[in-house]
Amino acid sequence: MNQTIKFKVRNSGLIRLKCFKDLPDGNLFIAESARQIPFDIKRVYFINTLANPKAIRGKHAHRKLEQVLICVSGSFVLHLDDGRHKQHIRLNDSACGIRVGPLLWHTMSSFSYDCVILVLASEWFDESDYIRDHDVFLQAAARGQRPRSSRTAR
Ligand code: T46
Repeated sequence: MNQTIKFKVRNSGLIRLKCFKDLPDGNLFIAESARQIPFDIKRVYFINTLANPKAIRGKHAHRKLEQVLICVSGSFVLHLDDGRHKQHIRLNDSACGIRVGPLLWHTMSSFSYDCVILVLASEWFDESDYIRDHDVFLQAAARGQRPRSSRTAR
């Protein structure tokens, strides 16, 4: 992963984990709330066994949820869309994660056979936080991106 990614989408960014390099006896990576991770972690989950190379996951945005996605093994491509800008990032470095904040449509694809995605999340699972319709997402993103002055216009 390019550690100098220029983020065009909002509510995202590169997260560098703390690392103790101990090769050839392994590397130790650390993610702590309020240190490397910009929120309190309430939930951890991971995705593995991505045996279908054509698999596509995600295709939704969250209203409030904050997450950090870490590709701890293999690689995949993360597509981000904030309703105005889009970009895709290839994740293949377990030393870094990508912040996926609220109102960011995200899709994952092009998984390597050995891909494992570790996700740190700011909230417990809540289906009502999902926006799974892209048109509804675009409306919500447009409201979220409106300048403060026009939000209060009568
Ligand atoms: C993201 C990627 C990496 C739960 O019951 N609890 C959970 O914590 C989660 C994450 C999912 N589920 C249920 C809800 C669905 O019925 O598992 C099913 C599949 O979940 P989802 O559609 O969220 O799966 P992905 O892989 O498309 O997306 C998830 C995250 O939602 C997403 O934000 O970044 O993993």
